[in-house]
Amino acid sequence: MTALGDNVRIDSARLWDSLMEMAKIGPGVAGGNNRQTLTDSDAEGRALFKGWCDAAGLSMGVDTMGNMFATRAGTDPKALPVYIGSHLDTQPTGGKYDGVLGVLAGLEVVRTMNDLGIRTKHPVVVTNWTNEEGARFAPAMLASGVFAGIHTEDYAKARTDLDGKVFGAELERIGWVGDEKVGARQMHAMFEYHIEQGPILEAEGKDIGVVTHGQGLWWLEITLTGKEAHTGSTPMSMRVNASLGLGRILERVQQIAMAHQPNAVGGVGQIKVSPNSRNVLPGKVVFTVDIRSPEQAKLDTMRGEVERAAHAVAAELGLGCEIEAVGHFDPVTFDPALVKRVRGTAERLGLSQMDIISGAGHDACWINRVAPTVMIMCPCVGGLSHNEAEEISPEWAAAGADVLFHAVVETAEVVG
Ligand code: HGY
Ligand code: MN
Ligand code: MN
Repeated sequence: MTALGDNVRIDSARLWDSLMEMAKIGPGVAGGNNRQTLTDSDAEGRALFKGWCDAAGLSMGVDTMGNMFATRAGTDPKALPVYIGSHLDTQPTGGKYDGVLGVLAGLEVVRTMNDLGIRTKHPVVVTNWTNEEGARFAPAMLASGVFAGIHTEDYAKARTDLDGKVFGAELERIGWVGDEKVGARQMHAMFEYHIEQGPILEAEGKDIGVVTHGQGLWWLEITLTGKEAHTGSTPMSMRVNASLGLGRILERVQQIAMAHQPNAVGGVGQIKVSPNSRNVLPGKVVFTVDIRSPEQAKLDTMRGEVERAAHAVAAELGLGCEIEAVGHFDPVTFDPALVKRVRGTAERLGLSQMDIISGAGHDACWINRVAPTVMIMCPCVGGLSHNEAEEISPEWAAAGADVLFHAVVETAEVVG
């Protein structure tokens, strides 16, 4: 196996140009992106990515969940490929880099390998995982979850969005149902490069996050059923008030997360009130509680506390209360050998680095179940993400992509 000179770098300007080009697709209203999964803009982004892969001489495979796999051949057709994956879908008020950086940095790795005529024993595959965000169709990391055998394809394709649109029909509509069996592909390793989406790396002045673990999560969808009534003429003593129940449970979620510090978070991002009329007490409130911790015991304890609190509030107020777990994964430990390789690569390249636990969920968290997997992170400004103002610097983007490049090429084994 031939070693690659540590002086080799990816083409930072080309990576940045690709990010800015992709950011033009599914623009938000405040400088970020709204390229939600299985929308027309997702289809447009997929087409742009495929065109770039074609131009780089990659062969594109697509599975029946729409996961895209762009392969650069290796010298040994029997050698399992090294995958580089993340996601092109965004939140409704998403940033330009969450997920996209990992896919396009993977493309940049291959483009640089092409420029230098690097041959590797193992093929290298750049991957776009469908519906990582779980914003439109819960749960998050849906298609990588099917790939890893966590969810059945039938379950995934039956998921519906708030307008009642069905995942399988939407994937058909945008024309991205492939012919490969989901999960049939075997991997030598999988790398995911991602912005931190938190404040630690920037605050510590580190260029590279070596991701040793990922925190686990529960998404608990709570449905409170009250009684629709006039907000003016109904005496307070007669109200069966679902929005009051929502408020009390929100406060309890905050208290529960704070009671488990450090390493615990809890909050609510999605709330649906019906009939959502200013002068009607809601008959129904549906909201998803998102609780997370890197510690399994804490995560499970918090789940129990949230569920008991919700039922207690509902009983106090005479509300109906149903709770459904619509998303879950346990805390993740990434592959120690690959973690060591990423750490050693950052050191060799002279980049400042630190070990870090991923606060957000990623496709890598599921793929880690079926193949040796590791993540690399770069800082983001103010730790802000899932906000259109999400920002990174070209230097941060390139530093992580350089670590990705060297670690992937080393894992794919350069052939002289
Ligand atoms: O929810 C998450 O952590 C990820 O952004 N899907
Ligand atoms: Mn992401
Ligand atoms: Mn995200």
